[in-house]
Amino acid sequence: MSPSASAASPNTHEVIGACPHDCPDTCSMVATVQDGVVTKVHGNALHFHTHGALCTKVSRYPERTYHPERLLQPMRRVGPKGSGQFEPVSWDTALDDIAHRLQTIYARGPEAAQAILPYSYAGTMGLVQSESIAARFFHQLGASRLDRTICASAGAEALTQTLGSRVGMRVEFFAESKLILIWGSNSIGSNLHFWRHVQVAKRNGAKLICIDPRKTETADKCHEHLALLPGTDAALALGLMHELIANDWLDHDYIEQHTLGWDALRARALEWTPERTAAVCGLTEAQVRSLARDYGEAMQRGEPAAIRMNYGLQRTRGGGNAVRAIACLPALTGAWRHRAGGVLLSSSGTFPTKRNALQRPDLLAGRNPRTINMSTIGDDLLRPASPSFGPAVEALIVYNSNPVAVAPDSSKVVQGFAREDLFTVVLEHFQTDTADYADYLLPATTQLEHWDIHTSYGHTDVLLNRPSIAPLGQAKPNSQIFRELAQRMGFTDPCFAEDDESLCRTAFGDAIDFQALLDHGFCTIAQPEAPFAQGDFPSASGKCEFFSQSLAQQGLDGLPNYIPNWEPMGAQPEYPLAMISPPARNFLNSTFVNVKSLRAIEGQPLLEIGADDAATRGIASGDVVRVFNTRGSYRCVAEVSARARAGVVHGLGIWWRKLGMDGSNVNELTSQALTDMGRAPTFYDCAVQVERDSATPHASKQEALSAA
Ligand SMILES: Nc1nc2c(c(=O)[nH]1)N[C@H]1C(S)=C(S)[C@@H](COP(=O)(O)OP(=O)(O)OC[C@H]3O[C@@H](n4cnc5c(=O)[nH]c(N)nc54)[C@H](O)[C@@H]3O)O[C@H]1N2
Ligand SMILES: Nc1nc2c(c(=O)[nH]1)N[C@H]1C(S)=C(S)[C@@H](COP(=O)(O)OP(=O)(O)OC[C@H]3O[C@@H](n4cnc5c(=O)[nH]c(N)nc54)[C@H](O)[C@@H]3O)O[C@H]1N2
Ligand SMILES: [Mo]
Repeated sequence: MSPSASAASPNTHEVIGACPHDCPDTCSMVATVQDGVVTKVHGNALHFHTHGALCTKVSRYPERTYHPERLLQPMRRVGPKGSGQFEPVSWDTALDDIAHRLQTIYARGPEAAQAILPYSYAGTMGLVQSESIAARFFHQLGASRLDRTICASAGAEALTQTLGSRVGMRVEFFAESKLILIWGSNSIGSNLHFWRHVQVAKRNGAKLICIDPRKTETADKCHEHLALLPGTDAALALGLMHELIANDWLDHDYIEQHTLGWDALRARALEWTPERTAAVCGLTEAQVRSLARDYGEAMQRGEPAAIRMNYGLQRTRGGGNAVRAIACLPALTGAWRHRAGGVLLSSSGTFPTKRNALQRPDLLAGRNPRTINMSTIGDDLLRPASPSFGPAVEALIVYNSNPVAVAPDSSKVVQGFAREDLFTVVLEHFQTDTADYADYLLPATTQLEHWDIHTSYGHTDVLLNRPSIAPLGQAKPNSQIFRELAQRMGFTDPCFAEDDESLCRTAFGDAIDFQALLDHGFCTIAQPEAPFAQGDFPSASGKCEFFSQSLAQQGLDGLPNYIPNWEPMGAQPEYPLAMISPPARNFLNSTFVNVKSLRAIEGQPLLEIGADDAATRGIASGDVVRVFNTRGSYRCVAEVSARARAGVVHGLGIWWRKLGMDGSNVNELTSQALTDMGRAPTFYDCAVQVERDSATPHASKQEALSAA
């Protein structure tokens, strides 16, 4: 739809855009614009997946955009690194100096150019404002490549090694399922638009089972909740298989025709008796047997059983294997035969995105720069030059990410960013924890101010985002900032001049109907209703690969297995508790923490702790506690809560360090150890101890609470 006059006022019109945030829902977002100002945003009622509703946080998008602390002009550091002291400068001054600094490194040749590192993630999921002109720029430079692992790469690799790609059930058909396992997902908090389908299914008699160490608001609404220990999901899935085999709740024909490695998987699963499974998972045998009966018998009755996994379950050492084990289940029972059966973790492999056209890896022209893993940025910024590592990182360009708050083992990350000899540029909307360490801070536009185009990892529609207002202050789109830098670096390839609307077209070429996007704001990728009813998996063998030859060739176990956590609960006497740090509902990772109305709902950084674990430590709700391990220490407010099972605490994420209690956040405690596959972080694999903070007198705790 083009901007159209509404009946309300001749100066009011609506513009259809897309929510840019890192969330499976990717909503169609309509902005109401009055006299050049966005007065509100709402969910597009015409878009099936959005269903007319945005979540609480994104309905505050105008508050975020017009925030008094929005960054609206380029800034240059004046104080010491990390002090957050800046002076305004002109765009010309900032870009000339940045280009000069990069040019100095680039001119030393291709080996030295790797001392430049981009650092970005999904602050916006838009294909244009994430990796389009930026990727072209870093390819042309021959900068180090960034391995973008911080969220989903263990699960993505696991799905690819099992089903062949990041694909699964179509989300809308969960409404017809008769049994839904919500596995490692707090859907109400982080995938709200999926929950609508679950409610329809529930009204039609479906049974809902939540599998999550934390008793989340989603668990509250399910018929059953299995509070397993963090990182034991593969054991539970194997135990489930044991029971499917023991009771012959199998679809032998489906297994025969459409799977690979059944005999080997069968032998592995038979080792996982309910007794062993229950002991490893911290559940009862009855819970394991009952889950298997529900899952096995559903298909025997011809009732579709569906599994919604989310990325929460792959943030431990064995996260990839866990996703693989769970992804095998629907092939055992033949659940894939029905459109309302199967599994969904991500739909992102569905889209015919023309990544090479957007990102132009050909600009490397034969150079093969090293790759740095974003999840170990703490260690990598501190690494000196060496033959195996290459040059030390000398220049860092951060956009769409807040690594000082979100990357694991923050004390290392902070030390790295504090290096006096590191030149850091941050493109941002706000002066985040990361921005405090910038040499130059560049103001970026928000989704209301720029063009973009979006895929989704929870549904299969493409969405177009039209700008609804002109850029605020001197803000520029990321794409434009990199265009202007490219020009100053003397990069003359015409691809650096491609404008944003054209990039939106380039993203899919002829594979989608761009006119439909211009007219409606979204279009659907054609897809079968039950993608694997007849097998046809996008894997090398065309089958669901219980055994993965490709993993075996990497020296890994070809079959899914249970891999214990790096830091299992109770393994270290000094740090006996297992901590997970899932999202706080009103924040989106570290985004929105500085939006006052949303921070007011969350109150203070919180640690949920079970009654027994609190009692043995003399901790009551509202007490300030210190959570600590060998990596660091973090202060927050305790909530003695039935949401926490014995032995497991929840440090809800991800506060800005400077808005927390004493300038740190939960990532002070998390480690840089990686997952079994996908080189991903292990945020939820973290042993800690908790103590009441005796340094804090009771009165000031109360003050702290009432101030919240
Ligand atoms: N409101 C809100 N929504 C979000 C986000 C946010 O920060 N806030 N983040 C977005 C992002 S970046 C992503 S990647 C997606 C998905 O983001 P996720 O972080 O996957 O979000 P959740 O769906 O909350 O899944 C986490 C759930 O997994 C549980 N969990 C932790 N460890 C384990 C385990 O070992 N096993 C099992 N079975 N469960 C475990 C946690 O208790 C939590 O309830 O959500 C997006 N949506
Ligand atoms: N302990 C713990 N740590 C975690 C997690 C956890 O569950 N527990 N979750 C992890 C996960 S799943 C993820 S995905 C990562 C997320 O980590 P990040 O991708 O870094 O996400 P955000 O914290 O939301 O920070 C995104 C930043 O991008 C900025 N931004 C948004 N749009 C634009 C734009 O158009 N231009 C520019 N220049 N900037 C923009 C925002 O202002 C924001 O500061 O965190 C991970 N860290
Ligand atoms: Mo994520």
